[in-house]
Amino acid sequence: MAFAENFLWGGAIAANQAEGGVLEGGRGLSNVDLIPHGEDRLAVIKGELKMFDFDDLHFYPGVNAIDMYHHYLDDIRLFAEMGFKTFRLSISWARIFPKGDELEPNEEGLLFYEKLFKEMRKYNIEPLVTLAHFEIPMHLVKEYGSWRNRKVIDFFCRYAETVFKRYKGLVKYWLTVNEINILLHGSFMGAGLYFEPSENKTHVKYQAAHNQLVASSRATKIAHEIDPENKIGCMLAAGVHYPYSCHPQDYWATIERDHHEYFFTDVQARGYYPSYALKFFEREHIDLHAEPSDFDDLKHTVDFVSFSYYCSRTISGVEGHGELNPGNLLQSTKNEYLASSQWGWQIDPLGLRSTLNVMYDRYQKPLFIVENGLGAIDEPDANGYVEDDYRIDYLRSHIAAMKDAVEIDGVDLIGYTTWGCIDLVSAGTGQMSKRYGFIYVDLDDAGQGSLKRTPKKSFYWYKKVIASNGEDL
Ligand code: BGP
Repeated sequence: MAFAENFLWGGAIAANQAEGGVLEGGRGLSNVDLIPHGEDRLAVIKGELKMFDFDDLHFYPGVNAIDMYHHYLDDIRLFAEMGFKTFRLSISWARIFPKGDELEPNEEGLLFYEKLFKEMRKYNIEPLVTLAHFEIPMHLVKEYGSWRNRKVIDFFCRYAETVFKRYKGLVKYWLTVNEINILLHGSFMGAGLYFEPSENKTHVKYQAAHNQLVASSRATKIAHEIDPENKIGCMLAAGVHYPYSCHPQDYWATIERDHHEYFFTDVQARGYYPSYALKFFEREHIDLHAEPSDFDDLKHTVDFVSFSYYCSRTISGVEGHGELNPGNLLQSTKNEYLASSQWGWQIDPLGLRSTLNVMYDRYQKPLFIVENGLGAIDEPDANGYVEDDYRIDYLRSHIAAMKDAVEIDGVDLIGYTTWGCIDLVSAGTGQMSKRYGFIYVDLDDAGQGSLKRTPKKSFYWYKKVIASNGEDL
């Protein structure tokens, strides 16, 4: 058998894409509540366009997502029916500290997650909890400039300490910051950063990155002090980089790109800034606002390394090599050997095996795939049932590749959670029509629908995969 007896099979969601209840239970507003759909979305995600007036906030359709806030009992029951060993979700920071800088947490918010975790435990589902999945309280964005400000390190640590203490014994697996490298590509979504035209974006991004890295390592230290049983992971938007050709400059460009993306996990897993990053800071005149103690904090490394994998990326360092692949937030040229999803994400199961090998070679720490899946347009029949063989094919080939990485290559993989195990709002489009789930949710792009949940064909397939511990694909 390839996978260990206690392998953590399951699915993943994020509060801002599933939970809803944005104005309930004393929750404050988050950066992601304000990102529009449609044409301007990408510019806002990147932090290049500020579409909101802080004093005149308005929401876009779908802000209440699939309303898991009120449906969690039913949803967890369905996950249990599939046999989930784990369920990855995020805590909405603004539900615990509505403004972010208060001294006392919001009890109603704490209670909501307590009930949710207890419900999961009822079915022996291990919670895997992300502290910041594209969310920061809006007040911290407005008043402090978000993660560019060192004070946010303390606010984050207060929040982390509060939930570590409150959920001690209920939650053991934690992720500090979701897809931490998205800060470089989608700065407003990843870190609540938007830029004034006069600002040097690179300087702001790396200051925010430093602050996130320090906050993440301090949170790791706090979690271990509160409960030595706690396991803390970092989380990267991953995907192996291929050189567009064997031209040395194409290969060199992939190495540079590796440095760009792995920078974060290099620090979180090794405990110090890599030499290539220090040289980069020098060249770019990045003078980090840091305290000497920050570098001691960074030594508190993570227990495991987690990542999302949707596709590989092809990198070109020679002008004229490769046509840009549209639709990806993380830049890539088209790879002529690969088919694409309806959103142009290139499908590459062997790339997952390569990614697992690259990351295990690099860190020698247990790995956890916490996102993987196919975003597709589903066509339900009159009963809401979807025959999603395309999704089953995608997942089957990726699980087979991950099995090879474990069985043949010896990678230490502790779990696998598919993305959007229940249909939810897409991060990239802000809409429902890009679906990943095993469970169909009746809700459209305009935020209309009954919210009824219906298992898809893939629901029964994944149930069988889990029951056979990955043997029956
Ligand atoms: C990752 C995010 C998720 C999720 C996923 C799929 O970047 O961590 O939040 O949304 O990508 O992306 P999309 O929703 O754009 O298809």
